[in-house]
Amino acid sequence: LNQKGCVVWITGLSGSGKSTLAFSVNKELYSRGKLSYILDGDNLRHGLNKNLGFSAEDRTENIRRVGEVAKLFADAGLICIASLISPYRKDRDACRAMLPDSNFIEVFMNMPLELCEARDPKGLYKLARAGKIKGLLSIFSFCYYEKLIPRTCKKKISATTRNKY
Ligand code: GGZ
Repeated sequence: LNQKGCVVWITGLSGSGKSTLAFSVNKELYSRGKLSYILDGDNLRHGLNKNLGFSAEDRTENIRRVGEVAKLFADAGLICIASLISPYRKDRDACRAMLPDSNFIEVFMNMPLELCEARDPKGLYKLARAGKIKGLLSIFSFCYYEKLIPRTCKKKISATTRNKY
């Protein structure tokens, strides 16, 4: 296997397109003869992390475990694509610290909340706005705090743009 292992860590809000990007990067790498593997937050929560919820502590533990697994894949020489909301910088930094610096590439999905909410692929925003699920909307304040996403989307989002995402 003629490749150096690394971790591509995709962070961003729910509905920002993390999994979509992960899958297209994976496909592209495959077509270039590279070996890669996706660790997707949502999928892992059905198995390895099924005992974890969405409190700050549980998210931290979720990310720590995925970071450890990603490191193993990278050690084995694979390009490991991890796609998780991973809202807290300290958690992402802890994962970065597990690897030599150049082997951890962080990608932030810079998608305005309005577009994530307009996409709402799983209807989670609708549920959160209705107060039926907790901890989804509270994540925004952390992202704003870390100045990852603008507080308001200045531009009006046209239907064409919305459909594109
Ligand atoms: C219910 C949630 C919540 C809350 C996140 N309640 O966009 P998704 O749906 O498909 O991906 C998210 C999935 C996995 O979350 P992560 O493991 O990526 O989160 S973290 O990195 O913060 O641990 C989202 C769904 O779970 N999700 N928050 N509050 N469903």
